[in-house]
Amino acid sequence: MESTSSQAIITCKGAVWWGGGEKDVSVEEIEVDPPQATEVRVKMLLASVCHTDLLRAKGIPSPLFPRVLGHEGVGVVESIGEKVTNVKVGDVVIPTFIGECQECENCISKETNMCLKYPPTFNGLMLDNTSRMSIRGQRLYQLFSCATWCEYMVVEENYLLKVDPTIDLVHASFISCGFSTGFGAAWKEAKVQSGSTLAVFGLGAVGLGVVSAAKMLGASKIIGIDKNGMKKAKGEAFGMSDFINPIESDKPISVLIKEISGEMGVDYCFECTGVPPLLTQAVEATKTGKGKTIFMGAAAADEDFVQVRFRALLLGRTLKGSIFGGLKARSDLPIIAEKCLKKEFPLDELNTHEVSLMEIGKAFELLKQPDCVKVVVRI
Ligand code: CXF
Ligand code: ZN
Repeated sequence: MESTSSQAIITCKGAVWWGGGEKDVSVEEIEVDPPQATEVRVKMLLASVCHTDLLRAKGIPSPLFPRVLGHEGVGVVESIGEKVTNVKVGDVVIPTFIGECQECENCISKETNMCLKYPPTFNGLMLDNTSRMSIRGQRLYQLFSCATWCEYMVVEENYLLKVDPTIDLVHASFISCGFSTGFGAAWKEAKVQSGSTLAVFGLGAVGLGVVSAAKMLGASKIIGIDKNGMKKAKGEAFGMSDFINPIESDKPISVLIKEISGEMGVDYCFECTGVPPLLTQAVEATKTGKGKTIFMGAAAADEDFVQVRFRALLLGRTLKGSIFGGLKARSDLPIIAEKCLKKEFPLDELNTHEVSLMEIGKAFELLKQPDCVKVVVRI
């Protein structure tokens, strides 16, 4: 790092993907601009890996390269633009890929977290369609409007949440996307009722977030589904009551769920894998007339359309897609951060693998290991 003045460009290390596939990465010296008026430059302390990063490395849904990846993480504010009011230098912050302006039609609505002023940016750029990162004069795409696998990044202040500086940094990183997405899906999207029943497809960080919220909300049956038997213990640590390993049976998963929940099926299903055929299984496992299915898994590009059996939905069930679990970044996420601070969830269970920033090239291979839940990136 060569300079720390808020007006100076910082030269620091960042992980750059070049477009030749998920392994085409090198850790490079990159330039990070000073923050503009409403922006914040953050010194990254620690980050983690989400499956969205892997898709972006493969150029899904669009090939935007060269690109610095990473959107989960935690850091400390290095400098701020002159109009920044929510954070100050030295604050510990996590990035959120959706903001909350608290003024737009969607922010005022209780029905959605999809802020219209600070939406997720899918073009790897800031809201003004530029980036604050470059390499040898060439602009770098970011992951969303941030990129965390680097020593410094610039973020619009509305996409940052200040957290208690005593928070466990690994836990803080986990709640910046995956775990919170699942937690929110049960809490805010499905609004899981006490005594209800549910099934969770995929026991990664997102699925385990669903399990945690369902437990908190008093669900009577929390069924976890994962083709990796090692996930049974993980699910149980977070409050799962039943486990299905679908590869141990020839029956459809919806049938296996009904064998546990009763013939009517469950009140809610949560699809956290992004495997298209599982969506119909999830919907059909819910009660006719009132079952709700929330899906969060992002499908690979060649599977951009999913088919859901017509009759399954026609029988009065609901299917809802969710980004960030319906969590409003400023109103809801601090509640999860507080619970995280109080160690209400066994988040250490998610921390199965670690790499340094210099070893980032190993991260996706580790993510695909059967026993992997999360890969932590030490910056
Ligand atoms: C993603 C899921 C796919 C759409 C963009 C947001 N969530 C986090 O990684
Ligand atoms: Zn993510």
